[in-house]
This record gives sequence, structure tokens and C-alpha cells, in this order.
Amino acid sequence: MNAGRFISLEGGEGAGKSTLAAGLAKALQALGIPVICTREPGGTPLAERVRAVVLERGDEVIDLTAETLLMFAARSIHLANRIRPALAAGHWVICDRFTDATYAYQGAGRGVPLPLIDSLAEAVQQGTWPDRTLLLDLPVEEGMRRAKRRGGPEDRFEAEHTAFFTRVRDAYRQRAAAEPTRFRVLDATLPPEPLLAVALDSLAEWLPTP
Ligand code: Z5A
Repeated sequence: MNAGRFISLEGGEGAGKSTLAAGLAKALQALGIPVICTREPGGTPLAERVRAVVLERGDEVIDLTAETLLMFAARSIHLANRIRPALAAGHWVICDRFTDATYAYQGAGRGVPLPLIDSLAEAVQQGTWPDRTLLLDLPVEEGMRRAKRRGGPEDRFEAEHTAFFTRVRDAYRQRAAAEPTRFRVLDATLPPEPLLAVALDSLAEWLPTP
């Protein structure tokens, strides 16, 4: 059995992660690779319920610590019930966001101390990190324009302002620079098809040779 690969997609809102995830899954399946697409927070029925709690704009305050704990609670459920079993079965896992999002949004965006995120990541992931993380890098204003075009009610994150999303983008870029083996930074201003081609190139070392 071939080794499963864990691929995460990251970036600011509207960066094109969901579109790229669908394109990647189709292209990998066409190469005979078994693949599941999933997302965080969420990815299992129970973790999706945690997602609803953490994204909804309700009356009760969810403070920084609660928000961070909810992200990791959902991640723990997701790892145990979906990600680890799929990898063990030799499937590729394409995950729309993972722990880098917690560092970017809760850490840089909200100001949660990084040692708290470090210790939760260690306890929950026990060394499970993506083999490759594709960072879809997009100017903040363009991401906000795309998200607005899509319409619908704003969640607790979409209601944030430019300064917040700028901190998120800077944090992602810093993480990518610090871990060049795991990360590839993709120009998310590219249209979907060329972006998919660049993404596939960045996974070439694990793809079957034609
Ligand atoms: N969050 C957190 O705080 N901490 C954590 O640990 C985790 C998450 C895991 C929900 O994430 C929120 O959770 C997120 C961070 C927080 N909040 N924010 N912001 P999400 O991933 O579900 O939400 P999102 O980032 O807002 O995703 P999105 O808006 O669905 O965007 P996307 O998946 O990156 O983009 P898309 O849906 O593929 O495309 C958006 C639009 O752009 C759409 O109209 C497309 O047709 C268009 N598009 C897509 N690709 C392209 C290209 N290449 N060119 C032009 N237009 C494109």
C-alpha cells in the first residue's frame, strides 16, 4: 500500500482554498490516488457542531482562550475520526485549513500567546503535521472583495477588519519562511486553472510518474 499524504491548504478568506481543494481532489483521483477532502474547524459530524459554535455570531462572549480551545477540540475529534484513519488506509487527505490557521488567526490575529498554541498543538497532534502546506497568498483587499461577492451573513471572523487580516497574512508568510520544506507559497491571484497546475507541481515528488 502506498503512503497517504497529508496536504493542508491555508490562506486568508476568499483565497480560493475550497476551489483548489476540489480541483486537486479531481486531479489526484484521475492519477489513481485515493483522496478525501476535509476542512477545519470541522470535517466530522461532531467537529462540524464545534465549528458552528465557534463561527456563529451569537450573544455570548467567546473569549480568546475559549476560541482557541474550541479549534483544538474540533481538531482532536477530526484527527481521531477522520484524518489518522484515512492516512493509515493509504489515502491522501486534503484539508482546508489546519493548525497554521490557529497560529495566524488566534495567535497573530487575536493575540493569543504562542506558547498556549504550541502546547495545545503538541498535546492534540502528537507529531501529526501536514506533509505539505500550500499557502494561497492573496492581498487582503482582494480576499475581502471575493468574500463580499459571495454574499451571505458574516461569521465571527468575516466581521473582522483589514488590520486583522493583514496580521493574519503576515503571520502565514512568516510561518512559510520559517518552514520552507513543508510550505509552498502560491500566488492566489492566479486564475483557478493555472493555480491548480502550480499546486500539482508542488506535490510532484509524491505523484506517480506518467
Ligand atoms: N479559523 C481559525 O480562526 N482558526 C483555526 O484554527 C481554523 C480556522 C482552522 C472559517 O474558515 C474560519 O475559521 C476562517 C478562519 C477560522 N475565517 N476566516 N476568514 P473557512 O476556511 O471556512 O472560511 P474562509 O477562509 O472564509 O474560506 P472561504 O471564504 O470559503 O474561502 P476559500 O475557500 O479560500 O475560497 P473559495 O470559496 O474557493 O473562493 C472564494 C471566491 O473566490 C469564490 O467566489 C470563488 O469563485 C472565487 N475564486 C476562487 N478561486 C479563485 C481564483 N483562483 N481566482 C479568482 N477567483 C477565485
